[in-house]
Amino acid sequence: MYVQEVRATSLDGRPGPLVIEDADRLAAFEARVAADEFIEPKDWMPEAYRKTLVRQISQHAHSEIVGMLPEGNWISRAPTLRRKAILLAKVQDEAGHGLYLYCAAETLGTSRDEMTQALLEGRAKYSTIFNYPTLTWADIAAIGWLVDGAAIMNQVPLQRASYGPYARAMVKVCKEESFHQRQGYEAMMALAAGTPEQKAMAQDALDRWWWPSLMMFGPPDDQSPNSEQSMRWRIKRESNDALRQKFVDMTVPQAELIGLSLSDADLKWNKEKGGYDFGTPDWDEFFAVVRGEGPVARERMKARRDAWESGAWVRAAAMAHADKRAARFAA
Ligand code: FAQ
Repeated sequence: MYVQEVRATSLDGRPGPLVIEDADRLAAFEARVAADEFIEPKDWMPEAYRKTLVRQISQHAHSEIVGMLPEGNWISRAPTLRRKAILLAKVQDEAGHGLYLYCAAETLGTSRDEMTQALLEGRAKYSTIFNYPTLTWADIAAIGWLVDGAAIMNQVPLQRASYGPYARAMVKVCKEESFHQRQGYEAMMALAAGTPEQKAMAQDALDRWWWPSLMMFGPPDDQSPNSEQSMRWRIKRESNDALRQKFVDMTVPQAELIGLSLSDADLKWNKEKGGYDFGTPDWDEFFAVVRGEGPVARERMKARRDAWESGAWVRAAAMAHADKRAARFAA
């Protein structure tokens, strides 16, 4: 039998042990991926593919759940009943996204408890963007417009990711993200067309959220250790830089339309490229935030730990109920 060594990445992103894979099965798997077939939970897959998916999907799930915090903070302070109802629905959608994603990751054989523990112990990542504070109502508008806008740009190609449960979860998520992006842009448009103070608040929020939004797409391609393998396995369909470029090209005219400017002196239309040239995000800041040094990283993790601890009685009650039902069926 021919064998091949493959290095799996562990849940927390560190290189895992070398795994010996059967070369024939590996070749058959790679051919299925190359033919754009979906890989399903009971299909054979290399251990490194499984681990990469658990890493990415669980980080994505954690981002949705932690991502409820910056906006949840403003539900009680939304300026009108209409805005409050919209924000409430949006934050609930993000909880739903987290749950579909945990379910998709569980089909790969890792329990939700394991994934949650990895987050709470600081071994698993979540998106850098949720480590920035929401200082004014305009930040909520900016998150919808830019953060959900960047999330859609990244997630539309994931609807064609090679792992079936992940790809299918993304279809529903993208529909909802589209509503999130529109409500954010509409809220920003209202502020930009409001009083001088409201317009200034909108501009300030845009200035603070622009660069962190560009960082959401991940490090530049030449510093992205996972991209090559993930693109080959068609988990990622487009590179970090390609998606970042598309996001800039989509967003610049939207900002112009509502009379706001982007805080980038290097931003310029490039006719040959058919896209905008733009400045370089502060990658030192990005890597610091990835390491857990973001402005409100401690508060975010404390909120998650407190929620886990204060929810212990709910988990215990659910388990007791499930045990009772199982005992009744067994009797
Ligand atoms: N933040 O080699 P790559 C949302 C890490 S959902 C933190 O390029 P990869 C909805 C990366 O994990 C937002 N860490 O990695 C919403 C890796 O570390 P590892 C979340 C980051 O996986 C809106 C290392 O750097 N979306 O916003 C970030 O190939 C509003 C090297 O990077 C997803 O998760 C980052 N920004 O590409 C909710 C989408 N970027 O794991 C509430 C799915 C990179 O080796 C309110 N994920 N890192 O230790 C992906 O598409 C990919 O995982 C990337 C990163 C593109 C994020």
